[in-house]
Amino acid sequence: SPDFCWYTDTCITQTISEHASRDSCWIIVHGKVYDVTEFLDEHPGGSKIILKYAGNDATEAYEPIHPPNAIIDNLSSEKHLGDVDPSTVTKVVKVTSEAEKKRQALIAKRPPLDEILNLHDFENKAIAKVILPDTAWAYYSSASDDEITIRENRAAYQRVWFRPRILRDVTVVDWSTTILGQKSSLPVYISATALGKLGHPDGELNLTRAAGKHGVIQMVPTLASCSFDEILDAAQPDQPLFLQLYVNRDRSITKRYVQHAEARGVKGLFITVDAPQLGRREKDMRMKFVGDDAGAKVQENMSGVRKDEGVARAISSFIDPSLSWKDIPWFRGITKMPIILKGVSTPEDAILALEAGVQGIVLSNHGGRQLDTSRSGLENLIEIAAALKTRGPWPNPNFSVFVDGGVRRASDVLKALALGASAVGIGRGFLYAFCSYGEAGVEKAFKILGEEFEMNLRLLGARNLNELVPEMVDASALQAHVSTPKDNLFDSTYQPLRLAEIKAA
Ligand code: 173
Repeated sequence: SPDFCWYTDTCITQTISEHASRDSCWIIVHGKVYDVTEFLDEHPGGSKIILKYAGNDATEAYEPIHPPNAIIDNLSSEKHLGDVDPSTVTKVVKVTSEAEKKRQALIAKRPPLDEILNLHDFENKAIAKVILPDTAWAYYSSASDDEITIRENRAAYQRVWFRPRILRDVTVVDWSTTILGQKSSLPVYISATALGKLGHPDGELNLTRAAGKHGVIQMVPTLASCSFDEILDAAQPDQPLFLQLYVNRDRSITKRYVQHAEARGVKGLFITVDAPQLGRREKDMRMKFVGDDAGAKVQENMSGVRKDEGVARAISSFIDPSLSWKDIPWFRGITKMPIILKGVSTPEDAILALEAGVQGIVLSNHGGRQLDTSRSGLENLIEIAAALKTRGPWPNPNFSVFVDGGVRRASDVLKALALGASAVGIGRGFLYAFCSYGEAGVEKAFKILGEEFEMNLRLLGARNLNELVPEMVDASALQAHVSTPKDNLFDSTYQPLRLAEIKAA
């Protein structure tokens, strides 16, 4: 095992690798040594994963899952043992696994960006799907249960057909808009996706930087790999950002977080309301199972080890399942930001949201990752628009209705807008763009969408987004869940669920 040495103010030198057990467990993160012995059982992700790195450098495993300060903030200062003295560190020769070597070779062979023609390309089986580490692909691509809803999210768009208008002088077309009062070059915002560093070392900053250059709005996730302030610091001075919020059981933490976001200029608070418990995502769960088995030697007889959790569930225990309509006035009291409820599916709840005085809703099923066989946001938009129309102007300038889930094309976005959506969120599409090509990939995704908007608006006979009207789409088949066209690009990217496997002896 590695022979890291460390020193403290009192100049006691010890060998970290001697503290590699449950009785005395030290780890190194970002060049500092921590005594996590007593923290083992409090770790939201379980003790097992820490014990795997006991007496060793855990930075690589720590980074994608935790914001940089998590360990500093959660361990009392006497457990911060000191810096690793770089001069005394015996360099550990990192063994690159065969799988990792193969992955690196594939990364080197990625197609040049100009061969990427659409958002599916970023994730297809030659790119994100193969160059991402297996754990990252499993976490990002997974959806709940039988993954019916994630596929329905795509299929719904293909049950809506266009009714284009002609001869309208479409020389100049404009697809820019405002979202919650903020200028946006696209009628699309970057929806929150967690754990960006699983897929790229710069994580969410890829999105922030590209969005800043191109006037697109990013929704910053509560569970980003980068810290909130790192993301805000990477933004341009006037770059609008939204915040996605998971509400903590400890409301003082949530209050501090929300007020800090507002103080830093965040322009909208999207409270996730569809995840009182995280869905069971079997691709993610299976990956954890396999991964843990591979490194299970130290932990064999550990109690309290849960083998059935994927990475998301392991870190989601802080989310408050008691969140209710009664909490909305409290949120209204702690912030002046527009409040949007993310994860609304029915007209009943849309009306309750309107009556609660929030500024909008996102018709979302969480990318198919929560309640499986729930309907698509696009389909729900029909009923919800009809209900909201009975309660005021439609579209309502004071109550935005966003849609997300399954969006890969500008034509998808235009369908939702024609049916009354204010703007549309794309999560995985941009996530896969940065996982495979970093910031440049995200810029490319914006460019592709822009080109698609330009062409589709011309062909539809709409010169700007105000000219998109419900009459431009035929949504009569949307609520009849039958006979949709094959979607080859998506289908060939889509990875079928795996069954349990008998392990070799
Ligand atoms: O969909 C998710 O994976 C998600 O929202 C989440 C929730 C908690 C922890 C990590 C991710």
